[in-house]
Amino acid sequence: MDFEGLKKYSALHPKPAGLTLQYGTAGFRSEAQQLDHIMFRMGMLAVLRSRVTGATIGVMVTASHNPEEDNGVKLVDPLGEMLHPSWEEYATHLANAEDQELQKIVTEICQKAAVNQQKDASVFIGRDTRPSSKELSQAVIDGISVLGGQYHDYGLVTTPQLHYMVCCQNTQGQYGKPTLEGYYQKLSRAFTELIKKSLSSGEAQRQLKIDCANGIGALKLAEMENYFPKEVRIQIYNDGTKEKLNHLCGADFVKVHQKPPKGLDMKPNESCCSFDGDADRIVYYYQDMAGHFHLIDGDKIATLISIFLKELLAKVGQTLKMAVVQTAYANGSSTRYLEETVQVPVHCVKTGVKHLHHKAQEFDVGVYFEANGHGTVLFSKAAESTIRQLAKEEKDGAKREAAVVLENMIDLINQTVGDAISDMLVIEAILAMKGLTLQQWDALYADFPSRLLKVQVADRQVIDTTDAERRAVTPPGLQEKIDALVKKYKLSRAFVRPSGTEDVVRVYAEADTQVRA
Ligand code: G16
Repeated sequence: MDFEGLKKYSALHPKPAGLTLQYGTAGFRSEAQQLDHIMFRMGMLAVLRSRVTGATIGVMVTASHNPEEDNGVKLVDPLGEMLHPSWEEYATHLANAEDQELQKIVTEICQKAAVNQQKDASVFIGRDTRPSSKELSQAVIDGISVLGGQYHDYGLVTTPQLHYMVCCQNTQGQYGKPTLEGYYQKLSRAFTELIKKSLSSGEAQRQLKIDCANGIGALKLAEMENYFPKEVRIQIYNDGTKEKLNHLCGADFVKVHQKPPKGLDMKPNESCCSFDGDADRIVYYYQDMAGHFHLIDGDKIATLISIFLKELLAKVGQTLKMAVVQTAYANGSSTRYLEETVQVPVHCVKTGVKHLHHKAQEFDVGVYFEANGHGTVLFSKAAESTIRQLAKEEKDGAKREAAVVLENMIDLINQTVGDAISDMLVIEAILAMKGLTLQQWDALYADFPSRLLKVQVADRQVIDTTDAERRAVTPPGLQEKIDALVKKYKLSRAFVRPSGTEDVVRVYAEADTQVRA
């Protein structure tokens, strides 16, 4: 290790004395001014991780749904997953080391994680549209360079696009080409194949209004539009040219406030959706003739996809193990509908894509979605190769046709992480193929009335939870009070948990009426 270089570079990215930041739900997140040293150090960490795995690692500069003034960093592991939890501790350690300890901490991590410093290291970098992102990604580059790593800077990309690039690179192109063009071509080819039948029967003129949260999604959708069939008309709103990122718009705003975003004029029964700030989440919605707003969140997206995949698997005659993974925020009505009507097993895990992704990997087909619209589908290697083989060789025409649809779904779904663009195309394809309107999709089941709040407290870390975050173990007495309140109402349930991305406590409640919730 070049200790002199480390000293020189780290002096350019000093850590504010006394500042401690925790690795949260999806990496580090804070006010942008506090993050320069974090970015420098996460560039270094990515190099170490690359040396241990012998693969390219991704670093995405984004704070996703947080306000424009914040920023953050998400680290991407070799197959496009979030950084392995066993490395979160190293990340926190490195992030919070005082400047003079930096060399010692790097050496310690190298020893503990058996990093061979002689090995090559490669890192892919991406960033969102925040004003602070460019400079912060330069700090990442400095961190990579000081430890002798190579990098490729993709510049402005959505988070899921960076995850895709990393996976493509580390599978030697098997997953696709690690370029934006490769991403657009792979998804649009699969999408066009899926909807061509409904388009030729004249049924499907797809129209969709998309709120891009004034973020990166707008730029990337505009680039991708040329690849869509001409029958698919998308209208982009909140493209970032006039208003601030995530301000009164975007998937998180729409989900939390259960109302339409600013800047999108919605006519009755028009299909609309919102992305979040880095385009890894999506929620759908519409307004009915009476002017009522209807939110179709991640739970309903998981339900639509599960129904569709289950039907196809039955058609191909495969007994593949399928399951849905949710979190405590999943509406109780969705869980009940999935288990009782769709008849698919449902599992509940802690908030955070890393937890859902991990659980979903246990199944042949694992559908995971958070209620906030973050999710995807994972196919096991064995399931994927069975499906691809059936699509090629199956003699029975109906079975082969179903296998071809499944094969195209596999290509359309970004299996590395939740992806608003990919999820949107999956949903549009399913709705077109099944001839469903948004209203019919929404009517699959009625959500139990719910309320989600953010509450600011002096120290959110005093709250500790268990049972997939459904029960509070500290502070003493809190859970008993929640239980006493919940007992008073029918079909009710409530929990509190500290956010891992914002300085707030999230409070969720469900009951038989909105007022009681
Ligand atoms: C991130 C995570 C999501 C999580 C969300 C909120 O989303 O990737 O899995 O649901 O934060 O987490 P918390 O409730 O802990 O604040 P994003 O879209 O902001 O990256």
